[in-house]
Amino acid sequence: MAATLEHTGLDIQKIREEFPILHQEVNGKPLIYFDNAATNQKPQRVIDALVHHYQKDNANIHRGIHTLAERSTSAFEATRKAVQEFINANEAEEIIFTKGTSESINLVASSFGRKFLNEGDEVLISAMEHHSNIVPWQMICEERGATLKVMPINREGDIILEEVDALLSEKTKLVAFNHASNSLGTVNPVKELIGKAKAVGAKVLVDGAQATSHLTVDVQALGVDFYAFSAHKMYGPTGLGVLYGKRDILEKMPPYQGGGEMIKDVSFGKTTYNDIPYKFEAGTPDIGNVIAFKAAIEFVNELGKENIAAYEHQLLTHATAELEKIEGVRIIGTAKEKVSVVSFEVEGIHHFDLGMWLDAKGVAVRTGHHCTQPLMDFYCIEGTARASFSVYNTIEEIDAFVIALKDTISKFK
Ligand code: 7TS
Repeated sequence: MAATLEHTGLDIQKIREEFPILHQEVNGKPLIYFDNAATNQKPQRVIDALVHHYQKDNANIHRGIHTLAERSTSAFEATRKAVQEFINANEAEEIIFTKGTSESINLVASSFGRKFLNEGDEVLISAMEHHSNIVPWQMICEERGATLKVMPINREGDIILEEVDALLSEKTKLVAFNHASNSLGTVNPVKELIGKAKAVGAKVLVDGAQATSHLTVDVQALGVDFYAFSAHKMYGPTGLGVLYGKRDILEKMPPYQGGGEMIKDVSFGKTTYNDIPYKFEAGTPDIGNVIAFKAAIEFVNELGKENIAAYEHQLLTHATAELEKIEGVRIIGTAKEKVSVVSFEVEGIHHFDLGMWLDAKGVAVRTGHHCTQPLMDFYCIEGTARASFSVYNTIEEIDAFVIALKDTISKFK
């Protein structure tokens, strides 16, 4: 461990102290939380920010001139600014708050799709998408008479880039793929894919749900049109997400939902819409969670994405090496570049059984298809067990998990 700490400049034990949830026993064993790709845990400062908001500042935003309304509004907009800086967007107005990655993608499918997708047009996604980046496109393609196409992947879990060009044409209106895969861990060659999409004039949406807590994201350097992510996968609260969109495209898109806040003027004859981002934020948003999210961004910024990535890479390398040593274990997803996600199956043991036995030993892993059923079909499996790591996880936890796994396997022999 000492070498690890020196190498990354992070004091993992100190970081762990910030996460109250980690310090408990589950089923009589110290909790080992390896389900971070589903949602990761919240540092005390995020919990405190939420409590502070409800104890001191709670009021609806953008509507009142009283002191609490002003405090709430300025804290809410401060998070928008923090998000802008976090992903290096050109303007804070390009940041839209949503319920999560799923809603961000649905917003684009619904609004961009209704305006710009027509009969015969195409949307291109990849074979490793989460259902959230498949189903909204299927729905809008069906509605608009467009066709959904799929970029293939190889056995390692990389998109086969040589086959992408043949799938792109002037019919392609939008290309959508994840920055990192939740089931395989693959980090996709985002810049290269964007270059290919732009060459045929297609817009690009990147699903960053699994990227923002691990990788540096610079939307301007990437040249991406839309970038979607969730707060809860980067130490922030649940029920909150972000959609980044380039101003010129967002301005051309119709509202997603109607209601308060998204209007300029309403009469029974005609309604005019508000400017971005408010045009896309109908109704009272999740004010408390938006405000608390700023503390999560500060947490990540303080540690530094490069330090986090370097440390998590060591966790990934160690876990991969240890799992490879166990007879009967097959790792699903062996791309060269991965975030800290290891999916695996064990010969002769159903992943649900693995999950239950590991839970009995205090280890939380996710089991199932991870909302990527077409991807599981590609590997001819029903699902996997998945261990995914955040910055508060340790090499010692991985070693304890490996012992628990070996013990579980021996019970089935
Ligand atoms: N896209 C990816 C790549 C994801 O991993 C997830 C959630 C989503 C979209 C949807 O995010 P949400 O916040 O709107 O739900 N992934 C997972 C997972 O792997 N296990 O639970 C949720």
